Amino acid sequence: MFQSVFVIKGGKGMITKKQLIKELRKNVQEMYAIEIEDATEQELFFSLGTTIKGIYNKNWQKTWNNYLAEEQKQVYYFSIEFLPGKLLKSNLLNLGILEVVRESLAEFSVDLEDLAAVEKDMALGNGGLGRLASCFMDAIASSGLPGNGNGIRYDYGLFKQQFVDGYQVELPDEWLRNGNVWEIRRDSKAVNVHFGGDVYMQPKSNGKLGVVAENETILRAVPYDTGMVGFENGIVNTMRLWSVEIPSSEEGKYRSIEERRVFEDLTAVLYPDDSNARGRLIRLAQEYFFVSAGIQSIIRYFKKLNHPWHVLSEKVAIHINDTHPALCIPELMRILMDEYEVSWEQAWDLTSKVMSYTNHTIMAEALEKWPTYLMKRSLPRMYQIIKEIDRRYVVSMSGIHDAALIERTRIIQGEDIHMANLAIIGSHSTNGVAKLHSDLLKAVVLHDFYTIYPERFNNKTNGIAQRRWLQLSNEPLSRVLDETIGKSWRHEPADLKLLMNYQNDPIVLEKLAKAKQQKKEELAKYIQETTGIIVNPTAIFDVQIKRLHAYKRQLLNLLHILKLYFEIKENPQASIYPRVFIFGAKAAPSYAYAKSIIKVINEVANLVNHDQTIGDKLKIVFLPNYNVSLAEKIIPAADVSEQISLASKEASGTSNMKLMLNGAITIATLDGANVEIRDAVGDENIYIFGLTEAEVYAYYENKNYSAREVYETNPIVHRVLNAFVDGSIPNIEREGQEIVDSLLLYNDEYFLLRDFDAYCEAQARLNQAYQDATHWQKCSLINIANAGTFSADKTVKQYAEDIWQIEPLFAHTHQGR
Ligand code: Z16
Repeated sequence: MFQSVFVIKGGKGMITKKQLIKELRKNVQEMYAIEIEDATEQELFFSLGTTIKGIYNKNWQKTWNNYLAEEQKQVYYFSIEFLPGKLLKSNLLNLGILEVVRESLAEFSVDLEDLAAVEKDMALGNGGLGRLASCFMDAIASSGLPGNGNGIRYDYGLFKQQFVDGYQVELPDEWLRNGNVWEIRRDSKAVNVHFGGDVYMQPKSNGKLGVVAENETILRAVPYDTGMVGFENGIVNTMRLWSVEIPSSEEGKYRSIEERRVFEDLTAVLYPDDSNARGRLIRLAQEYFFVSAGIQSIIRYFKKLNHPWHVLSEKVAIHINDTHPALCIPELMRILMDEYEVSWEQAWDLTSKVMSYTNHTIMAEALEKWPTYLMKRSLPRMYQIIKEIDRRYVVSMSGIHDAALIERTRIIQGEDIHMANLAIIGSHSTNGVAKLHSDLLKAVVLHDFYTIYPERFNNKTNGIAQRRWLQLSNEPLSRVLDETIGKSWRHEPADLKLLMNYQNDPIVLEKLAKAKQQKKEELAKYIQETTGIIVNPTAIFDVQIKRLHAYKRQLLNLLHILKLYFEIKENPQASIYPRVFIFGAKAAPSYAYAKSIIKVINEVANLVNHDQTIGDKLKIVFLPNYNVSLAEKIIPAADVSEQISLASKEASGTSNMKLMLNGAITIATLDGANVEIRDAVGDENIYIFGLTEAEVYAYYENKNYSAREVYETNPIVHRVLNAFVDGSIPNIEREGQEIVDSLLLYNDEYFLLRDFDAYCEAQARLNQAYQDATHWQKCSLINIANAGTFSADKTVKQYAEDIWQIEPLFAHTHQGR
């Protein structure tokens, strides 16, 4: 065991109220030449952010110096998306100064919540994958693990969503407009990234063959670092995001303004496609840009340590989050061989030891393929190296495996480069993100590779940052937990299990119900303010929040809502407990079908919400611009969690975990991590319905599904589908027809009609169960108590031990308790 060079002090008592006010006053004066009392919210937010940064900067420095001094193995998490949301309150919580700051501001009659609202969400991601990366950043720092994020600093994050006449409209997300208080630009760490040109081999002065490149375009990658503050442990890791600039030496070289703009705009926008790869030149350039910059800075760090190359895999682990950063593999090969004259064999050995890869989907359209001509033209050296990796792969497998298998698994097939194949072949670990998903990878999607490299495949079930998704977003529930089971759960989510001892305690159940009610009232207020819709806060709050995708089946939810609507209309006395159906979902701007579903949900909402005979038995609320901050408002208020994707399609899901943690009860198919939620809470505490993954595959096999048959034999389905085209729902002529066609003409790709009855039956049971308040509360308690197993802390520790082989800083002590 090593002795630490510095002692990092973390946790409570880092700063007193007096010190904080003094620092804040100084910053307001220095930055704006005014007093705290005269500052606007924006000015105060910035001054406070600067003050907070000043508090953790020393720890940031010390953390880094410690890693250097101990030469600890580092992991670099390469992700084209990060979705941290707002950082003010999470930084305060993790520094242990949330209450001090709240009280300090109160002295100036400033509400911390108002200041926190000023911060723009950092939304440099689409959904699950990007949010997972940010939960991991939080968990890695909080577990004291030496880990860094590496990504892109997009000028514009994911678009802002508005509804106009029920249609999604996309507006640019100018998150940097007022500056970003958390980032530090590091000019001294900038590197150049080369694109295009002509590449050929030529003998060098020492006689060895070298690579010569001519007519390349050279861009500057400038890093902006953001501190990732660990929870009460004094550790601050780094998320490094790269931004493009045109080096002054290159200014004269562009043939046209258009050409200049392509490069200038390289890091301008995040591609808004979730689980759908679109082969655009600029996207490929983005991928190479942050990969090359990141690998260069890693190698620069490693060179500082002064070790021979064979030590690289003892000091560095690189994680490839989905295939977007898969060029890490040929780029590391390039740097080792071209810049340091390492042999192919040694470079390949090191590369595969350093790299690991996570697969996040089985959806074919999300598996990236790049046309060889694009790669050849825009990244010629990458193309050469990939071609050689592919060639050697085929040679090395010949005679061991049959030719057809080799053909199916090689990297270059026809005119396409298969990035997942590159990631698997060039790394030592491939993992899925939930048990079922990992099993499907082995059995179906990547079965060929599983036969070749069985030892490389493993599962790492996703997890969530319990700090953001419970401690920060749900204070009422957090207080009940403190009072009931003590505070250890705040450090150790597994301790939520202690709550199981209170499942029959009426006082605890009542307190949980009250906490939920408070959050529902807050959300009801927000709903009224933003949409004008008045909802009954004692109704069941039924929530489906996730990207809009056919496979996630928001439409199935709507079909059930329409069934209820017709039932109440026909029989206003029907025993339906009042329910508010809440949706939050963005559709990729190019995904027409998803946008049609948004339009139709909005039109049904309009119809139902204004129907006097329905009253408050049924309300439908589609909240616009679903993002991390909105999730923090919705999730604590949810009674029901909708996780109804077609079995086999959702790799894991993570909103399912967040909702469970906040006491919502899940209605779900046996898909993704829902299976593990069911295992954790037991069949009595979850509403499972629908086809299993095996049944779905059997339908594919036998091709014996007929959606039209369901339509013709099931009068309720008939009635509900007709409503889309017979004018009962106004303003959806085109969209209604499109949806009915998708179900009947194109045979319902995601089996909505097949699962409809089972879904309605589960919903009816749930509706019944809610009316027994004690029973429901107990069920909710059991969900909370068992949610600790989905902690990102636990997940990253598994990555650290099984894949990255990294250890926590101060493995021998425990700071900050
Ligand atoms: C994404 O968010 C996911 C998969 C993917 O291929 C691309 C993107 Cl942008 C999601 C999965 O759909 C979801 O099931 C999973 O929970 C999440 O990644 C994190 O693993």
